[in-house]
Amino acid sequence: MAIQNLPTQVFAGQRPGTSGLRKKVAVFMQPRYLENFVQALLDVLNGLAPDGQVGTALQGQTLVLGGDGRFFNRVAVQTILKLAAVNGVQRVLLGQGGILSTPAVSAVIRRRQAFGGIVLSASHNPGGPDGDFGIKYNASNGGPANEALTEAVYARTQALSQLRISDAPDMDIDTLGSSQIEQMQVEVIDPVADYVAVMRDLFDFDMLRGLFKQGFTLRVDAMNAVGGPYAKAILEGELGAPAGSVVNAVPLEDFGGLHPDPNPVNAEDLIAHMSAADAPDFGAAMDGDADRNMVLGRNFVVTPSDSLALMTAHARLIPGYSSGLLGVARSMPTSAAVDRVAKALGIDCFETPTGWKFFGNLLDAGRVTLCGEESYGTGSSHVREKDGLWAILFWLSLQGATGRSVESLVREHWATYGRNYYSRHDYEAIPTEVADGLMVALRAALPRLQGAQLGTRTVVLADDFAYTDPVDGSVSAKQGVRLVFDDGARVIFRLSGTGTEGATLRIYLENYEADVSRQDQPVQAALADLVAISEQVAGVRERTGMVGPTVAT
Ligand code: VG1
Ligand code: CO
Repeated sequence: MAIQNLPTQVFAGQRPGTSGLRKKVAVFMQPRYLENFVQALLDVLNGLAPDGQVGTALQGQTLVLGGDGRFFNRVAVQTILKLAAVNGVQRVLLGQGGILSTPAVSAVIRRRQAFGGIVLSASHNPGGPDGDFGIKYNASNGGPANEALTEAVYARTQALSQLRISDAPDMDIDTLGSSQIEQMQVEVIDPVADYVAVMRDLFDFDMLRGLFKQGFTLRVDAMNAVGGPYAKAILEGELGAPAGSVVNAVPLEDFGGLHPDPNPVNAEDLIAHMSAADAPDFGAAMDGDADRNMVLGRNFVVTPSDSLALMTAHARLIPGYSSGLLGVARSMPTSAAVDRVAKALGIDCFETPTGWKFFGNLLDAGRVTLCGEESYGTGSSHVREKDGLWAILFWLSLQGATGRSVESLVREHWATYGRNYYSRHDYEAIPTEVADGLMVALRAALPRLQGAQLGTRTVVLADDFAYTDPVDGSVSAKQGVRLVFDDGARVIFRLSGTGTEGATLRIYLENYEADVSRQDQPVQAALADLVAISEQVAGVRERTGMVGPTVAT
């Protein structure tokens, strides 16, 4: 075995987006593409002097490594081990077979006090040879690296000329236990054990066992992605849910052709089961890396924004949160349903830009306990990622503790706090210049929109959302154009930071309804006038030539 110094080249576009670097598999498979990014990351972690001199901060340190098992995961693991081994890392904790869900990486970093971790996933993006791959770095708090670090890595990718890599043969990544590559120790760990221990501390497993003994039924669709082994181990293994409650439970490299993005469009099989005459009591799905969740009752889908609001309202029923919440946070486009609950509870509610990395400081500083996003993500201070199975266990516990169905819990919530009708309309694969042009025009129109009368409503706030982190004072600007109306309705426009084909425009629509007799309209009908306003303001049809969104959830 020897250390090789290999020339590399600068690749355009290695700037991490909302959640790490995501590209088509074919892009990642270019010679030295992954290597270039990982070398840049290791250089930054080792400490980079202004003159480009690389320090030794990784010496004696442990990194966690694992991914969602998609195509290229196993190849990427071998490459990263060979780079880490000769760039100062002392030890890598590797999920068996290269597998770790995103929340599990976070849990392992925290429980084992690692320096940080590398997550291999493109999350909710499709997999397989023609699909997407991704990589991101999580820091010692277990959470996604902040923008300062990701920008430093990007800068380094653009300046790098050499790789330092071992020419050792591929390692055995499937057998539990320790082995050595160069000076580095690799410990292959059970991907599930640490995570299960964290869940056991938060939830009343005895109560949940009792629930299944009484005949409670559920269907969890792991969408052939990484959540399967975790859900099986906990729900069927620990809690005694009937065998077969977790479906599509074996992680496949191409997710068996499923699009592992848990929303009513992509999880249509689950939707069908939940609306059948013999539907189970509870349904749920997770995404590629198991950090997202969709929860359903019989014939009833819970909107992610409502899910966060209900969790906040009932948190004290769960042992891990029995002493109450320090505060809550939601991403800006997420509906304001949780704001009303926070107000009633007398706790702080923070509004952050899209992406879990913005919750990290608030969680670390003890300012919030629960966080959520409209994109089927909820989580808490137990890790620093959103957490799909955690959310499923939370909702299961709510049903166990109250003896009530998902639908009755949500309807009661609406009766108490009002309903925030909510939908996100995505326009996918728009040419980048068209999408950029649309956003530029919207931003230019902001002064004119302020105070404007649109339909029956008046705009009380028209701005481009900027966030000042209350903990470290860092500012993130241009996070989305928002129109807030006098009746609390909102329309928000932003471009996705996780897509890999052209640009994706997201339009977020929200309409508040306090009157119980008007809380049972079809969602799209309740939002139709806001859709018309969004079209009037942004001219999406004219600019894109698209007659409607590619996905509306
Ligand atoms: C999307 C979601 C965002 C989420 C991010 C990562 O980002 O909107 O809420 O945090 O994906 O989720 P964007 O920039 O495409 O809107 V995951 O589960 O894909 O890592
Ligand atoms: Co995800």
